[in-house]
Amino acid sequence: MKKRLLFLGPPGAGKGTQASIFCKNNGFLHLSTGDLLRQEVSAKTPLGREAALIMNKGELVSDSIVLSIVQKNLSNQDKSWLLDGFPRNLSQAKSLERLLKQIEQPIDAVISIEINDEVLIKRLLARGRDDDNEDVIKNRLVVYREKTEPLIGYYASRGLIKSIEGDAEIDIVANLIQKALN
Ligand code: B4P
Repeated sequence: MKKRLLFLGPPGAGKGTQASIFCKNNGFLHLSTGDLLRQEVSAKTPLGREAALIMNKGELVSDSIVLSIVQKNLSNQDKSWLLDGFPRNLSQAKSLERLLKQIEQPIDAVISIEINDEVLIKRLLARGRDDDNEDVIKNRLVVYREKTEPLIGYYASRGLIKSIEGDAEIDIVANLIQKALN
């Protein structure tokens, strides 16, 4: 079984849903930058207030904020872990690479959940979070294609990518992921 994993995919692909299932079934630590940011937002911390303004426009929160959250959670971590929703751009990927080198915890595999925009928009409108209205969703998809999607090539060139079809029932996708990582 792989020990250190990343889950990539467009907004609404099911990264959070699948990461929770995988971590529960395999005893991994689940680190979702989206969830950690939303905790800061609900606790109304200065960082949370700053992040809320950006998240509600569908933009990416600054690298320095996200990195400090990830670093805090990964340092001194001896459990297997899964990062969900991070990295989101090339500069975050490079910072993560440096951090993991320092703590001697290289990535074992990257799951890329693939799915078309029509299905994503339908799912996110049904979810109805604060950042799930049609204009914001469309912007998140533009930001994803421009900034996050290039990471698939970045990790493919390192031989780490495992592509998963995300347009299927939740337990079917979960099985595909489990098989890809066994
Ligand atoms: P995230 O919290 O990462 O959320 P997401 O991309 O919108 O959704 P996810 O793919 O996890 O989908 P989910 O399982 O919920 O990001 C939110 C925001 O946080 C970003 O826009 C950004 O502003 C900020 N952020 C986060 N990380 C950042 C970073 N590293 N750098 C900068 N900013 C960052 O599934 C979606 C819906 O579909 C759910 O309702 C679910 O129930 C449903 N669903 C899931 N799988 C399904 C299936 N197989 N069939 C039918 N429905 C399904």
